[in-house]
This record gives sequence, structure tokens and C-alpha cells, in this order.
Amino acid sequence: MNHPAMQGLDSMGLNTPAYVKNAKLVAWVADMVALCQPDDVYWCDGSDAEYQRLCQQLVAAGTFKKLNEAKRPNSFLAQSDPSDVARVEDRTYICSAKKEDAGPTNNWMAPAEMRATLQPLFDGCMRGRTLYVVPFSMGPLGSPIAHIGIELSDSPYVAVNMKIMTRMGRPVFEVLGVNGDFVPCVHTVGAPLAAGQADVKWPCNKTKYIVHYPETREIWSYGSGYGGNALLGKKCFALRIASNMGRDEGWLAEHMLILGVTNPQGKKYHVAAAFPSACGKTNFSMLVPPAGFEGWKVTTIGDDIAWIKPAADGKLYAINPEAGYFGVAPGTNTLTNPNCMASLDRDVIFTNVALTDDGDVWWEGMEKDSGVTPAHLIDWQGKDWTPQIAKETGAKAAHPNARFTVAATNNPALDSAWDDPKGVAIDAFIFGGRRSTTVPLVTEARNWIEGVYMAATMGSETTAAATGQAGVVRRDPFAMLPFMGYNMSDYFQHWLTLGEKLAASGATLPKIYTTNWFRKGADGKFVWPGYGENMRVLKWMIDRIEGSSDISQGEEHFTGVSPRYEDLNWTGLDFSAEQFATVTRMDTRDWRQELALHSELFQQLAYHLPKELGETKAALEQRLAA
Ligand code: SAT
Ligand code: MN
Repeated sequence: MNHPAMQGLDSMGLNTPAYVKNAKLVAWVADMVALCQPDDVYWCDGSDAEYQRLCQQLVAAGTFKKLNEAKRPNSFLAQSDPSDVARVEDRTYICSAKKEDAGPTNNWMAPAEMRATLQPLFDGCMRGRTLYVVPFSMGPLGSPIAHIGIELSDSPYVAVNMKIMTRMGRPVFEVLGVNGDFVPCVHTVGAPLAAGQADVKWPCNKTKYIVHYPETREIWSYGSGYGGNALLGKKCFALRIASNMGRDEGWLAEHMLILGVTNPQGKKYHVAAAFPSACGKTNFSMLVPPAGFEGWKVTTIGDDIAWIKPAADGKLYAINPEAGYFGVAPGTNTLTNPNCMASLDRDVIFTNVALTDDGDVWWEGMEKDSGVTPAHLIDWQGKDWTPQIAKETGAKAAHPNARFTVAATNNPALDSAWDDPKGVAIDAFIFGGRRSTTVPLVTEARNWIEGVYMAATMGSETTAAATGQAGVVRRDPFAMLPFMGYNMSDYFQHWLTLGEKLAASGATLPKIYTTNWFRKGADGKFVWPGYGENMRVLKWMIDRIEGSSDISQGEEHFTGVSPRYEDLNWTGLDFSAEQFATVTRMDTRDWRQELALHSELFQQLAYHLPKELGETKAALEQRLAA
């Protein structure tokens, strides 16, 4: 190795620890240091002492507020720049060599052109700051399903969040060894400091780029310090880059929670469920079975991302590549998600929630727990907030996309196999959109191809998890629209091919369901109670998987099989047949419009669209006409 980095590490100020032996890694860090010109380089070891030190440093810098130790031990609040509060989909790029390989749903720029664009932005971008080398494993260290990434970031906020969200620290270098491979992830807030210039609480840049080079498996992120824009193990690696790895290697990287559900006889099932951002994946993954479901238990393997690989036994095994939850705070309370609230008792980083006068946190929805709204708060923008101000101006105390970062091990409902390198065998997939009309509570696909069709054509109303207008219906295939790392139609084909292979091996394929918890009544209010009550739907799915129960029949209609009122267990819930009809009704006129939107989607995705999907649509249209 003739790279300057290997000749005079110390003279270049890389501070490389002696235990780091990977020449490719050191050479890359040297290159990035030369480009970004940080004042210092710090290699994270992932220790608790380091976490505490960095948090103290963030407190001193004004980025973190230490919360009241008696009320919320070992917890901090960050309030971001008001312009940096969510993922920026219009600034997110898949820079494959060929435009067709990024596909019509992604922003694309030729790699050389993007590199030329980013070069001047990254040149000196970390001046006056420390570059943190953040080694992390997505998935249990050393698991055959896991992969390693190294994030270089000038944000200590990123370093401490990555400590919670991933297996981060020194053991990663051991797995990496001398020749091991890693996904290089470079992140900067894009706010270099001149000599003597004071820093701001939340440095970021108006210009933002979230860039992926799928062929070389690189991630470059510029200008944002928030969530999925900056914690590059999450959406950038575990979904956009990993979807490319999965296509090449025959596995799936999905925007799915993973849960275990155990029946009163002790039999356990595993379900992976895809919902768009901020549609309740965390809540579903921590579901507490309601009255009428005594003896049932739901346990969490993951709340956001699943890596799923076929094994020799013909089953699909899933791991959660993450180690923590970056969940939406507003709306979370002991009624909607008691396990989550218990997880948040201590050791949490909160971002963009409100601060109470006694040094604790608050967000909209918490009043349902205590019955009262605090008389005074500091809102997420650092301004005074009172119920009166909220009434007059509509100001929210917490940003609608305010988040908590917390370790999975804080979750009282954590599954005993959550960290198992083998993963868990999946019995069913669920795809759930947020739709106020048209789509019924739950439908089982008749077969794998129809299931892929349902997932591919899923629509959903947008949420605050992305900047832009919330509440607009858009097609969100597999809940992967913002996270797909290659051409969407090739991804549909990947799912079809996987199903074909599994079927050919004689395996029983997981069943595929679609759900919609979000149908509204004439009064504009949600009809289905959701949250824990979703257990009623989950149990019906398990009845269907078992195929033995006498209430498992359901009723076939033109898109699949749905339960009749009498097929669900209603013990403990007052929900009338009429209300049930409101959330399950299939209106022919609505569905004609819906299928027209599927046609529109298929036109957009025409390049490489699998012919099976067109055929399935034609069959649907025929059944609808009949
Ligand atoms: O900001 S994140 O991308 O991590 C959250 C989300 O959109 O699901
Ligand atoms: Mn998500």
C-alpha cells in the first residue's frame, strides 16, 4: 500500500487507533480528511464513557439540554434548526451509472456529474470541527445477515444517535479485520467554522444533498443533521444501499417492522409489516393485546427495517439491522403505546419535542395520559407555549415529526430473539397504507403474485416524516417509495422471482395481507380504534395461517379474502356490524378510480414492469366488471 495514509498517519493527524488494521479504511479516512479538512479526527469506541462525554459536550455546545435527572434519567433534548426537521426527498439521489437503473421514482444524476457537484461543497466543509469516525454494524455483529458501515461525520449528535441506533464501536473493527468490507458513509452538516467563529446550536446548510452511489455502495450526505438525512445506517444504508445488495445477492431489505405473536397455547408466529413513515410501525411492533385476548403476547424484533434472507429450509428469515428506535413522539402515550412510553422512561435522546418547566419533555397526545395540558412549555423552536397561544396561533408544542432515539433494550416487549444472528422465520407479510377511503381494513392475497400486486399498488396519504405537504394520497409501493435504491419495477421482479424460487423448492410461502387502519366516517373521524385493537386483525391472520379455526373463513371478493363481521373476536370491544361495514365496504365506483390510479402508476413504471402485474390488473378489472 503506497497511500500517504499508510506512510505517516500521525503527521496527517488521523489519530488512527492501533487496533484499526484495515488499510482500505485508513486510506479512505485519509482521503476524506484531506477533502473535508476537519480540525481533528476522533475514532469512536462506542463505550458508555464516550457516550457520556459526547453528551456533555453537546450540552456545553447548547445542542442538548440535560433533562431533569429525577424525572427522565440520563436523557437529553435537542431542538433542531426549524428548517431541518425531516427527510428531504427532493434532495435525495440515486446516482447509478445508468438513469434507468435508478428508475422513474428516484432523483438521478450521473455519478461523475454528482461527484463534480459535491466536490466543492465537501472541500473544507469540516473546517473548525471534529470528524468522528463512527464504526457500526447493521445487524448482530458477525451475523451472516449483517453488514458493516463506517460513517464519517462532523456531528457529535450523529455519533451519539448512532451509538443507540446501531451496534457501534470498537468490536466492529475486529469483525472488519484487515481485509473486511464496509459501506463508506460521509456526512457533514455543511457548516465550516472560520477561526474564532462561534458555533450555532444546530449547524446545518440550506443546501442539502443525500446521495447514494449504488454501484460503488457509497453514501454522501450534505447539509442536514436530522434523522434519516444524517444517521446514515438507517434509510441510506439499511434500505437504499441494502436494497441493491439484496437484489444482487438474492435477499430483501424492507421498510418493515418485525413482531412475534404467541398464542395462548404457546405457539409463536412472526410477522413483517410495511407501513409508510409515521403510520404506526412502532406502535404495531409493541402492540399490547386488548381485553378478549388473554394469553396472547406480542413481542418486538424491529420497528422500522427488516433484512430478510431465504434459508436452506425454504423459509424467509428476518433480522432487524438496527439496535434502537427513532420513533415519532407526538401521539405516543400510555393508551396508544404503553410499551413505548415505558421504553422512554430513561436513556433517551429527544429531538424537537417540547420542554416542561420542571425539565421534562412533552408532546401533543400526552394530555390523554394525565388529563391535563401543561400551562406553560418551551416549544420545539425554543419559544414560550401556552394552551392559549396554541389556540390563537395553532402553534404545536412538539414538531409533528419530533422523534425519540432509544435503545431496543429499553423496550419491555423486546423479543428474546431480537438479537439472534439467525433471524426469525416469517409467516406473514402485511402492507398497510393510510387511506381515509376505498381500501378495506384487511385483505388476504390469494397468492404471492396477487400479494406483490397489492403491495406494488399501495397508496398512502403523506405524513410529516418528509418535508412537503402532508395528507396527499400518493402511490407508495411496498412503503418503499422514498427508500428504494434502484428501479422500482426491477424490485417488483425481484419479489416475484424470490417467490417463484421458494415455491419451486416446495416451501410454504408467507401469506400476504394488506391493511388500512385509517378509514374515516362521514364525520371525518377514524372509525377503526387501531392500536391494541389491531390484535383482532392479527389474530384473524393467524387463524388463516392455521387454516383450522372455524372463524377463519372470511369471504372472497374481487381483490382477495377479507373477514366477515362474525370472523373477528369482538370480546371486550364495542364495535358494531355497521361500523365494521364502514371500514370494510368496497365501493365499485371508488375501486374503478383506484384501478385507474394503478394504471397511471404502471405507465410511470412501464420500464421492466413485470408482465404478471399487468395480468393481475386485467383480472381484477374483469372481476370488478362482473
Ligand atoms: O427520518 S427517518 O427517515 O429516520 C424516519 C422516517 O422517515 O421513517
Ligand atoms: Mn421508517
